[in-house]
Formats: sequence, structure tokens, C-alpha cells
Amino acid sequence: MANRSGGLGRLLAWSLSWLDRLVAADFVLFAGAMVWKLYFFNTLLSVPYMDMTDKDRIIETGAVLLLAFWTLLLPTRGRIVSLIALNLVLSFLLYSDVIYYRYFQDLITVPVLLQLGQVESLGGSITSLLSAYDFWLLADMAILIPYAVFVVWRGRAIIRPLRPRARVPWKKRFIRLGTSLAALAIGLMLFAVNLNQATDTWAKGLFERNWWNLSIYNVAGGLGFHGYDVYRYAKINWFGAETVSAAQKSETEQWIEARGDKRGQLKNDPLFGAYAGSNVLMVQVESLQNFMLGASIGGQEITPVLNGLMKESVYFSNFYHQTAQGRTSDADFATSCSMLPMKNGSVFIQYASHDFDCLPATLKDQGYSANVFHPYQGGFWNRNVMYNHMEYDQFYSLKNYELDERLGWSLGDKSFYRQTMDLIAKNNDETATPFYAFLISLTSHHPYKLPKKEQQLHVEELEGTMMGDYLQAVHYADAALGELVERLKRDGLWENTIFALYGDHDSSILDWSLYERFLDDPSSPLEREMSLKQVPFMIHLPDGAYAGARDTVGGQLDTTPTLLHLLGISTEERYLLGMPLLTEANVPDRLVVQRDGSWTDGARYYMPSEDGLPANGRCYDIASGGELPIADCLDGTAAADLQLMMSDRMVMGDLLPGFKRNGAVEAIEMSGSR
Ligand code: GP9
Ligand code: MN
Repeated sequence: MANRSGGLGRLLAWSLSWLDRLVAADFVLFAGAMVWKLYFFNTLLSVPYMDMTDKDRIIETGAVLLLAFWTLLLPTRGRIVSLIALNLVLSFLLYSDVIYYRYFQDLITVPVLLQLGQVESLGGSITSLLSAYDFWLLADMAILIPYAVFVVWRGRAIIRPLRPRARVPWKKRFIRLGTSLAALAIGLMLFAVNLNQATDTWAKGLFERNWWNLSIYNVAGGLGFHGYDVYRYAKINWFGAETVSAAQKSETEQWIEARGDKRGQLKNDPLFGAYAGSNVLMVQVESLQNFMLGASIGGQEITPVLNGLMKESVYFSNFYHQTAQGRTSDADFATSCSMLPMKNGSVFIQYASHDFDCLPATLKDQGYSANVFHPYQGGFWNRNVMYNHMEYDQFYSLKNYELDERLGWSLGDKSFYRQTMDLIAKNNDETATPFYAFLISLTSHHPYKLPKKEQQLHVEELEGTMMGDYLQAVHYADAALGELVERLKRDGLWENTIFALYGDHDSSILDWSLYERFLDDPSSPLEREMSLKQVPFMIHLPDGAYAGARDTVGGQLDTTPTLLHLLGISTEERYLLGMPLLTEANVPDRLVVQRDGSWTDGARYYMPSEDGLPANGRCYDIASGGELPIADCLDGTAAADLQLMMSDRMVMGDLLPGFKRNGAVEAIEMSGSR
């Protein structure tokens, strides 16, 4: 055999017999190569602030052992071939991650692999994302693939003479089992101990909220992230999938269609279609709370621009955010898709592949262009995937902006608005259709630290506190909004655009001593709750009509129905939970429901108890601030719980595609488009 194959053949045969004797040598070579590749992968990604530390190297080593320990149970040839195959698969996965990251600033996930729409959108740009240097990730394949072929082809003939007995000796079996168990135990220890240490300290809550794939990568490593992603997908889609029975499905359908019918009755409202054909520009302002409007410190207004704008616009003074753990993404989902967010995690991350009736798609059906703008990494909150599914024409993320004003998390709002308006103006020149632009600001994000030169307020005794920093950040965000409005006026858009803005959620400042100056009674649970939950919502109509404050109670779920009502786009057939807020006709039974089960109808405010039992909650009379007997709130609590249940069924169970009216909407659209 050796003579026939020559020197190379002898070398290969020798290596194989050597690997057969030293059971774990190939395994150690594999593990070493994989850890090096993961390190190299990290440098290729070079995610800001995510350099590989010694702890990360330990986690990666642990993950490699966990992934490959079972190969030690196999006979020599099977083990070698399996290790080479594992190496091949993992190397390609990492390589694909690198390319995907360069375009989307995110890692590949199971839903992305299944949808593939995203990867297709890389299109022609794929070649520009490749670098010759990346091929080091796959370099060893040049030797390993032919070696695997050799092992399969000649291996039996080489190993047999070494071990003529058909049965594997017990000693060898013990060695295999022992080394395999040892690799498993060491892997578990290296991986789990370090991971737990991170999630017990600085990365607390990471896996419950899982706001960013890259944060999970930062803690669990490349293989750990993909393992977690597979687990997350399986849990949501196979094991934890909300199973909705046929009866529940039709109950849900009837319930949601009754809401559509209720909106359908508003077709004769004078405001229905009063602004048909207008452009819509909506800004979701980071952490902007309602109590900031009209407030001042040391004689200076905190939001002078908004204070002026609220007089020229419809200002909803009794408006609530409806977010939970998904924070900014929940605000976006509740607003754009008019459904309640999840109790745990974010719909953007967990149910991005499910179907909803979101604003961009509805407007696009009516001939609008729809674009979303946010100057941060596109993978954060899984936006790339979700926005693709929401049918935006384009998502302009950080990579589309020049970082010429570094503030807070990334680009300052002033530059963000300026560059966004340049993009809108360019798109407008190219198309004659009305536009929908959704802008998500970022500078006023926790922890609100701005450089000295941007701190324009004298915050007196709040200097050096988070509340002081928050006021400065809101003051800056307000000034930036002023520049945006000026630009809209300069560009001649103010008179043909519905300009809307709202705050996404509270500021996460929970030190109540810092609120004293802004609340009447900061120790009142009701006032605390309302100040945390209320955000401003303003709509400036093209002709400036209906200007002034309105106390109609509403929440983020009502935003899309409100805008569509003004545009005269019927939402009767759409599966939305909200109701139009700006109507002349009276809309009875308004109810704003929070994810935790609290609710308000404008007159009463209900706060649930820890045990969730309605009878143990607290019922407040908003006007007096006093508590009411709990029986006074039981009707609202039942309605709120029902709404939560129906929304969850639709979101988790992906029920919309099966509902009848979807067929009706499609038929109308098809006949309209012909
Ligand atoms: C980042 C931004 C922050 O893109 O949306 O989100 P948040 O932390 O507020 O949820
Ligand atoms: Mn936010």
C-alpha cells in the first residue's frame, strides 16, 4: 500500500496510525484551530467595544468542547471525518457571519436563514463585502478536505492491520468514553461558569430581554450565540408556540373585527380623509416624557420648541406609551402595528417573521413611499429583519450617515435630522408620490450624558444627577426638533405634510427624590405611575387646524389608526387594536391598556397587584387622585385582560394571515392596482 502511494501516501498513512493511537490528538488540533478561528472572527468583525478578552477565549474554548465532545466516542476514522466536517460547517458559518455583519451589522439567525429575503437583498454588493484576508478562516480546508477523502478512502486498510480484532477492546472503549466525558465536563465548566458570572453581574437580564444579538455574542461568544439562537428559535416556534385552537381563533377574529367595525363607523366623521394625500413625517423621540413639556428650571424652559409647537399642533396631553421590555422596539411596534408588545422580550426579535397590519405596508398599498431612519447599528432590536418584513422601502441606519456630530450613543439628533432631510429631499426629487418617513431619534438616550458644550441649561441643584443630565439631553433633543421643523418649512413641506411626534418610553430614572421639582406629589403612586407612562403626542396638520391641547385619552396603539383616519384610508378591514384619536365624532369606551395589566380610560387608573388578582389591584380616580373601591375598576380590568389575551394570541400565534378580511383587503388592492 505504502509503496504504491509513494512518500505522500506513507506520510498520510503514518499520520492516521498515529492519530489512531493518540485518541485525542486530532481533537486537540481541532479545538485549537477552532479557538483560533473564533479569535480571528472577532478581529474580522471588530465590533466597537467588543474586543476578545481572556474570559471570552475561555468561553469560546468551552463552547468548542461542548460542540465536539461526542466525536471522541467514535472510532478513529469517524472521529477524524466528523471533526473535519464540523470544522467545515462552523468555518462557513463564521465566514457567512462576517459577510452578513459587514452589511447588516448583525449576526445571522435562524429566521434570517429561513427567510433568506434579507440575504438576497445583499445582491450585487456581496463582492464588495468580501476581503481576501477572510479566507484565512477557510485556509485549513485546502489540506483537511483531501485528508478526509483519504481517511474515508484508505483509512480502513491502514487501521485494520493495526487492530486486527473486529471487536473494539474494552480499554479503548473506556478511553473513548473517559476522554469524551472529560471534554464535556471541561467544556461545561469553562462555558457555564464564565457565562453565569457575566449574567449575574454586568449582563443581568440579557437573555430575558435579548435586545441585541451582538450583546449576546459579546457574552456567549460566536458559537454560544448561534447555540442560543437555535434554542430561542426552537423554544418560540416549536416548544413555546402559542397553540390557538380553532374556537379561540374564530373568537379572536370576531373580537378584532368588531374593532374594525367600530372604526368603520367613523367614515362619516368630517376628519376622515380631511388630509388625504398628505405626506407623513413622524418622529419617535427617545425617552421623551410628557412632564418635560411646559416645565422649566432656573427660569429656562426645558422644551421651548415643543412648547411653541404644541400651541400650533394637536397636542394630546393624556397620551401613554405602552412599552415593556422591548423598549424602543415596543414603542415602534405598538405605534406602527397597533398591537400590544410582549410581556417578555421584544416582538421585533421574537416574532419578526409574523404578519401584522403595520403602517408602512398600508401606506405603500396606497401609493406612498415608506422609509425609516435611525442612526444606529441596523441589527439593534433586529430592525433589519423587522423593517424588511414591515415592507419599508428602505431602512437608513448608521451606515447611511456621516458621523459628523458624535453625541451620546452615536450621531447627534441635529445632524441626524439634517442628513435625513437631505435623503428625503433626494427621494422626493426622484418620485412624485407622497411619502411616509419615520424617524427614530437617539441623542436623548440613557444615561443622557452630553459633552459640556452641549449642556445649555443651568440645572441648579440637579447638576451632576441623572435627572440633570436628562434635562440637558431633552433640551438638546428639543432644539434639534426645532431645526427639523425649520427645515421642513424651508423645503416647502410644512404645508403638505402631517408632522407627528411622540416619546417612545420613560427615562428609566427611578430615584423619586429627583422628580420633586416637576411633580405635585412625587410620593403619590398614581402620580408616579402616570408621570412614567405619559409621553407627549403631537400632530401638526398641514393647515395648522385643531391646534391646542386635547385630553382625549390614548396610547401608542392609537397612532396608526389616527393617521390613517386623517388620510382617509379605511382601517375597517385592518387588524388593528387602536382607535383614531382625532375625531369630531365621539368614540365611546376608550381604554389604554398596559402590558402589565394596568389601564386607564381617562377617568380611572387601575394598577394591578403583584399576584395579578383583579380584586387585589388598586383603582384610582384620576381627577381627585383618591382611591376608589376596587369594584369600580373590575369592568375595565376584564376588558384590559381580554385585550391582552387577544393581542397575544394574534402576535404569538401569527393569526392574521388566516383571518378572512385579509383576503378582502388583498382583493381590493388587486382590483385597485389593475
Ligand atoms: C438604539 C435605540 C435604543 O437603536 O433604539 O433603544 P432602547 O435602549 O431605548 O430600547
Ligand atoms: Mn428608547
